[in-house]
Amino acid sequence: MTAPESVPVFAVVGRVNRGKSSIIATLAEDDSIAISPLPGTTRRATTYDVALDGEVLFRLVDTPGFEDAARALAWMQRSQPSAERRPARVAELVQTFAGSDELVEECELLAPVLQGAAILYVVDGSTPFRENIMAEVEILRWTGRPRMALINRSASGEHLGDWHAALAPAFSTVRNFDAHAASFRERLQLLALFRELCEPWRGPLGRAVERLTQEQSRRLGESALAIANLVVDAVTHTIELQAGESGLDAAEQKHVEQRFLDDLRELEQRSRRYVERLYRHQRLTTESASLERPVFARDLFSERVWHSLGLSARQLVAVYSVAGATAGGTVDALVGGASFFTGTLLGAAVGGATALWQLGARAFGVTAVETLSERLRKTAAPQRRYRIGPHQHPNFPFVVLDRALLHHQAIRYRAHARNTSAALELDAAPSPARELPLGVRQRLGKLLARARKSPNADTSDLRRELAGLIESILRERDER
Ligand SMILES: Nc1nc2c(ncn2[C@@H]2O[C@H](COP(=O)(O)OP(=O)(O)OP(=O)(O)O)[C@@H](O)[C@H]2O)c(=O)[nH]1
Ligand SMILES: [Mg+2]
Repeated sequence: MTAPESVPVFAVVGRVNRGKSSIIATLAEDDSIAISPLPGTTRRATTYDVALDGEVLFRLVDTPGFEDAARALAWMQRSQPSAERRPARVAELVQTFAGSDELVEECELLAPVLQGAAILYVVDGSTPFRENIMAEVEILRWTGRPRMALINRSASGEHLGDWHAALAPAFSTVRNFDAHAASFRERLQLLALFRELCEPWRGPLGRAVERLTQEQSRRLGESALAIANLVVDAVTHTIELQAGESGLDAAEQKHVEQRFLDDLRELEQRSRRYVERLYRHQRLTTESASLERPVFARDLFSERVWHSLGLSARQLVAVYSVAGATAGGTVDALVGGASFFTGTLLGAAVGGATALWQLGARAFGVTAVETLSERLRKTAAPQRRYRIGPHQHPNFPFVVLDRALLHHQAIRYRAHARNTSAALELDAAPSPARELPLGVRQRLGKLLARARKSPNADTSDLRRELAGLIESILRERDER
């Protein structure tokens, strides 16, 4: 094979509606591929490049399903070709019927195979094996191309024995591979098997495994940085505004408080979108698909979320008192000067989750501020300046962190074939922060305390340090 053709190409074939497009979506990390319960969704053979930084690692060809394999096989058998003439006979079939209105799907799906693609034959393992697929299997055998069978939807396991027994004689490998559930590791294992399928592709596919592994690791690092930035941005966020001499009335005050909380929600949304894009989940982020996003069913500031995520009251006391002792300050200073926390945090520890949640209402508010320059100028401007925030609840950063960790997990392990499924209730998962070792929680507490103490300082070192810590948390979770 010449150099440009050395890119491995796999044609994904099988009967209609068996999950061919789904398998391609997951392997190519492309959630824009049309997948539907309606048979005959894919009408034309379509090539998808699996590429990183412009380098094509391998190609996958989606194809329409076999419609009349029995007839195509009968036509080919008419000339009773010898074994070595069989691939040429398949080519004759395509030459004869291409462009006609007969055996349309068969011609379309066989063309890429005749051009040199290896074959991935997809069956649906959730249905019983039926003898009538054997015409398809026989046609694929006649092509003489390297071939592997993938049993999709194999989870129930009920019919797997029959499928494996029937396919083993015609395929060098028969694997269970669930388009909706396949993890990154399973995808890599499949690529490693592809290497065995075709000797000339060993090199390129080995490289593909290596590049994809690096990429997956890079995504984790980038996600850690995004999450660190989100947490620091969230705990330091403020709004400043001016009002007339009479100040803000109750309605204005309520409005600006609402705006403050909306800003924090928006920070979280933006960070999530960034992580989703890193993992090539594009569809989840479009407006039209908003109902299908794997969103937290519950709002960032809902009581349910604050009960199930973030640290427990006792853990908070432990984290902040140690952070305070070692930083040479008091708990009060560390939570950003909100004096009511000094005693109430301890009270909350005794009172439990609800007491802790109730602190939330007092965790931020509107304060009048006067900038130094204004004071110096002593202008008589009939204006007053106000600042809202930052949010000072000691659990706020841990709730934000927890939600970001759970969201990252859902995205990192989500198969791209699942581009139309319902929302996940991520907040029903146990809090990752509560499971962290005490030492890690305390290091987090110290970094967060530093961010809160001087919100206007250059936080780049702090962000890097926090990202490093979050990255180690993500890697540890990834190992499991
Ligand atoms: N639960 C589950 N459903 C799956 C899985 N793979 C595919 N499906 C569903 O099966 C249906 C058919 O999937 P497609 O990927 O469109 O199948 P196809 O073989 O490309 O179909 P055609 O293009 O019509 O030949 C869709 O509703 C998928 O969501 C799987 O692993 N698990
Ligand atoms: Mg399809």
